[in-house]
Amino acid sequence: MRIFSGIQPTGDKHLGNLIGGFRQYAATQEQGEGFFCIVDLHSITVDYDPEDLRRRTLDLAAMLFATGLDPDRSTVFCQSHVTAHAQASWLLSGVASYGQLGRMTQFKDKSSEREFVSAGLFTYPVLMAGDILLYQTDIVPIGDDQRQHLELARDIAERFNARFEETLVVPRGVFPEVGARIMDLQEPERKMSTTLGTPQGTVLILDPPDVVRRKFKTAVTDSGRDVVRTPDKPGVTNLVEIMAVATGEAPEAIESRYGSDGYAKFKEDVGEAVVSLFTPVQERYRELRADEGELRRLLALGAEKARAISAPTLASMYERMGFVRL
Ligand code: AQP
Repeated sequence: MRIFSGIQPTGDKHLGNLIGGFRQYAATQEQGEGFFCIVDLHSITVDYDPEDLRRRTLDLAAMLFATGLDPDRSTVFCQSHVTAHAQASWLLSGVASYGQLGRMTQFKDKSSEREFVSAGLFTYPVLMAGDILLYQTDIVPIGDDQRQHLELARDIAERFNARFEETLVVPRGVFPEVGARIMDLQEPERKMSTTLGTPQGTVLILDPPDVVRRKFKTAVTDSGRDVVRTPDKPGVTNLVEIMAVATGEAPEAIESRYGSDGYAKFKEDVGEAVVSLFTPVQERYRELRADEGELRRLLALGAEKARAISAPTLASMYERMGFVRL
């Protein structure tokens, strides 16, 4: 089975990324042949600093290995090192629908209240579709926020296959059973995000333990004293899910343990559980990040493998779309 997922290097990585991204990558790599891509081409679609992109690309490589990806087993690489991604994106833009791209909620969210909106921000889901389809991917481990983009990738694959010839595998999304959409701790109606969330409500994987504890202590809860997941308690629901992921307990067990004891102790315990989840990751991250030469070596190996695996699909796409091949 082929597994593919991408993660962008810019922006601090947070608890939502750990649950919807990193942890799922490490778990799914056990099921087949995994390709995990640092989507650096995606990062240029919003305002960014070139030096920051370079540094954060290596930071993210270290984080991918620190959270459990095994370079002997999985292929970890940068999108810009495999030119097939940019090429596939252009080819697929011929079968992607302009109307469907305009309905992407992430585009609407990220383009609103911005003075400059890049064309890339609009077309980036086509790049993402190419990322996935180039590897004849069966499953894509992602968070709930990427559901709409994955649907678009599936539609593009189906349209390509119907318009030309059966060429591309139509992939399936895999979402965490609990915590598929981690919400901002201060504004639990919106997802935890470095660009769209609040700084105090976004728990960063590299936050020092005391900062993590403080963010949970000040998390917004709801009226009442019951630790229970209900639609009118988005703050408490989010915290129960976070604790369930951090401790491996069932959410129901957490609810019955805290009952109607109120939120102060509960919030403190969730913070402590997240500190325990982050501590070993932070330690491994620091060790790995210190050896930049090794990170570059692993990325070069990953790129080589990704080029070899994606090349035949790209060649078939050109061929079936009617390009003269020499
Ligand atoms: N809040 C979240 N809950 C669960 N999963 C999440 N993911 C992101 N936010 C949450 C998942 O993390 C993976 C990598 O995402 P990304 O960093 O490449 O981009 P993103 O989804 O756009 O994350 P952000 O933080 O929301 O980025 P910005 O700040 O640019 O808006 C994906 O699998 C995603 O589903």
